[in-house]
Amino acid sequence: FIYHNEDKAQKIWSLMQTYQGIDQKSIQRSIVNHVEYTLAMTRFNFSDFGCYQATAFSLRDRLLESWNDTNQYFTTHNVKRVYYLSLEFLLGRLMQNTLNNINMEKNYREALMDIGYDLERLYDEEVDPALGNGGLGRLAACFLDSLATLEVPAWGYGIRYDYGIFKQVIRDGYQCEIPDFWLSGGNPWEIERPEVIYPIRFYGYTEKYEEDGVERAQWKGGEIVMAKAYDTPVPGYNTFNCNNLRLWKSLPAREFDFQSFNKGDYLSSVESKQRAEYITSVLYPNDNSEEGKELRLKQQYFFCSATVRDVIRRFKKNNSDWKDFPNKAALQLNDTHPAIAAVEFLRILIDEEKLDWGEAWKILHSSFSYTNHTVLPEALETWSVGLINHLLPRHMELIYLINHFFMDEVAKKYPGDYQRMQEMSLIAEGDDKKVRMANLCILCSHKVNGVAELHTKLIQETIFKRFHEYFPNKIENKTNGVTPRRWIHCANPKLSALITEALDDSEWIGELERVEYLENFAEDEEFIQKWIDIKKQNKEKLAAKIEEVVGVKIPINALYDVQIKRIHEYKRQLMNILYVIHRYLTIKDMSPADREKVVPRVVIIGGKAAPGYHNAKAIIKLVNGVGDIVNNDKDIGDTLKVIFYPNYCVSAAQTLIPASELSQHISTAGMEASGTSNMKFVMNGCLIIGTMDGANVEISEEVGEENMFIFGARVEEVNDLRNRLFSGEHKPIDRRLQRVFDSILSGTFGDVSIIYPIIHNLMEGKDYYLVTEDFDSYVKAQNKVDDTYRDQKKWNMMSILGVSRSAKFSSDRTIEEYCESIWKVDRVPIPTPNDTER
Ligand code: CGF
Repeated sequence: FIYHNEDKAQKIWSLMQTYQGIDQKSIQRSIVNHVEYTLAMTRFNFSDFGCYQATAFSLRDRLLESWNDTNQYFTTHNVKRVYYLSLEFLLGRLMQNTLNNINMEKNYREALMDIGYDLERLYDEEVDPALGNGGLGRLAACFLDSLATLEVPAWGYGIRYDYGIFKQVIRDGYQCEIPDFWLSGGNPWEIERPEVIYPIRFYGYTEKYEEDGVERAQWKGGEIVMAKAYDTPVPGYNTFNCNNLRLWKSLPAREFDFQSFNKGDYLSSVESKQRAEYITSVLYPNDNSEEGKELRLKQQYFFCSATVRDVIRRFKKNNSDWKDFPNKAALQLNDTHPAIAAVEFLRILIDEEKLDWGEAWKILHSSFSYTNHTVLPEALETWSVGLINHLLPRHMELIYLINHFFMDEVAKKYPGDYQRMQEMSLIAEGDDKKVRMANLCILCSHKVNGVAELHTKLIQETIFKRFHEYFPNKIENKTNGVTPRRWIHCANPKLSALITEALDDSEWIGELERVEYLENFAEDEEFIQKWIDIKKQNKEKLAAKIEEVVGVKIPINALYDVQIKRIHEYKRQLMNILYVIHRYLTIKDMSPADREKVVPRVVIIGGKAAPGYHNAKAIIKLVNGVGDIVNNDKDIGDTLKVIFYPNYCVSAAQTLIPASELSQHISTAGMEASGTSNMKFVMNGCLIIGTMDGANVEISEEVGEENMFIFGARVEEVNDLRNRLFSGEHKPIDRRLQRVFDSILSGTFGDVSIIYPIIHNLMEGKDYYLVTEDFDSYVKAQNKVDDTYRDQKKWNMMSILGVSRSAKFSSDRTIEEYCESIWKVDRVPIPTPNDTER
């Protein structure tokens, strides 16, 4: 190089001259340049999709300016960074969110309009990147938005799956799964980083050797796969800061196995290449359950190893003393999926950096923390010792060592308490020994958190009881939150504008506490009318969408009652549809005059079932069967419509939530860790019918129980109720419910065979999820919903109060709490370029 670094930077800056301009001509030029030079499309006629891509590239250019400056600033100032490790990031579409965060939506809309393109149509051209199953992945995405908005130096790390969560189509009422190759049209938001690449080892053996009188180990042999980085800039709202999401893709270490190739065995040379690429091929489509497959463990280790190496490389660029590591990095494990990162970190510190055990353990423990998202036993990960030993032999040795030291301590503190030791051990003994990943995470972390107050209390008292006794300050609560940028401002622009008008500025978008002021409008007739008009327009938009995708025309003046989430027995979509059948039968019995008095309802249920989850699929089939009958029943007309909304995803939620008036969060108490869609619904003026479960409890504390429809068994009652049911002591089935069962079993709603075992079990009292138990109080709550809806003034007052009291559920609040008590990390605002540079 002929220049010194600074001269070089100066020279390059003068070539770049300035940041992208924000005037109309600059925007248009940047888009058209991408049409011509990046996409090589004809500038005389490019499609909406082409225009979407070019616009996304032009936005990426802008993001890269702040992204580069942000990273440069963080590096030169050697700041502490948060690393959020998650196997899932359910980002949703990026264009609208990006434009809003960098405050350029209006400029782009006008610039595009001037060359004949409609920005809203371009939004619909974007694929919805669905690299997650549900709440856990979407939470990670909301956290990224809040971290950037709060100017916290933070990177997300995950996997760049080729196939996201499957696309759900409904055929004859059954769910079918279609692969989602979301990259087929390219991904204009990401930056491929061929230079950021790490070798990742699998299998092999460990070799012991002595160095300076110390016994050391080295992991050798096996198979090497490469991890290549892809970066996606994450802009904050109303800040120049721009964080990063780094996703890893697997590649073969060598394009071909030359040995096989030279022997003329072309096919096996390609096979090893494919085996490597397969690792990041597909997202496991299970929510709240684990399969224990080797490929899944490979995915976990693959992304953890690459991430840990990347974090260490960044640390070593600016630091030489390992003791400083916890002051420079906080690694958060999103569930146990990235647990092996802790062991990989320990391995690198001990085997490669040659630290002693005590030092390495201290650094690990001060830097890692772990979030638990569930108490469901089927979701608590365990990996067979045999499998880990085969795939990651050195890690298995280290896990045994960690356990050995820990068990020694426990034995000292509780001599002779073998039961306790067994419960706290990292190893579950048995014919097929298993490693308990949650125990490993708790041990390696300085903080563990639950995701809602009730959930945290439950993990402290049940699954992690022993650990809570042993480490009384370790497990704490961080109630989940959602970003108001995507979930109010982007999803419901009309509501956003009304709030801005009422508050007389838009600062609430970055500081949700400000919406409290809306309380003053709860009884203001003029304001209420505007509120009603907006909901109506959102309902019209949804009705048009439903007609397009499901082919059913739904009335606008009905109450829109929505339950959208993964289909799971504990979430009790079954109870919802049983009630709908009861409602249908009741209306059928009525005289035409009485039917006139019924509050018309559109019941919408949406969500994916894990492909192997038979009962969840049976519930989908039943919902569709009920829809077919009810929607075509002339007696019923518009008093009741039942819709199964297919392929529920982030972009669908952005249409469904703003149009909803009632939403259902009706899990059996104690089973939903938090829920986050409940928060989004409240923020959009929707009332909740729900049980005292997860974050519903805190929502009711904030908005007031009188502004919700709470019903059902409380968490303290659940165990007794279950025991009674299973000991055969159950009450006779409610007569209304029995009638519903009879109508299902007589075939009124289609094929009975698939749903029969579920209904049969309920009638026998085998009702783990307490559907029969809660049915009566659910019906009462539903009656109250109807009565309240008849009084529109009251309903809308409750709706306004809900929004005005929703501030606690902003993910900004959640992230502030993580920063303060877990990560100990500060905000680092990047100096904004002055106006001439902009
Ligand atoms: O995480 C969940 C969701 N299903 O992904 N859990 N997991 N695993 C919980 O079930 C939700 O209750 C929770 O809101 C979400 C995020 O913490």
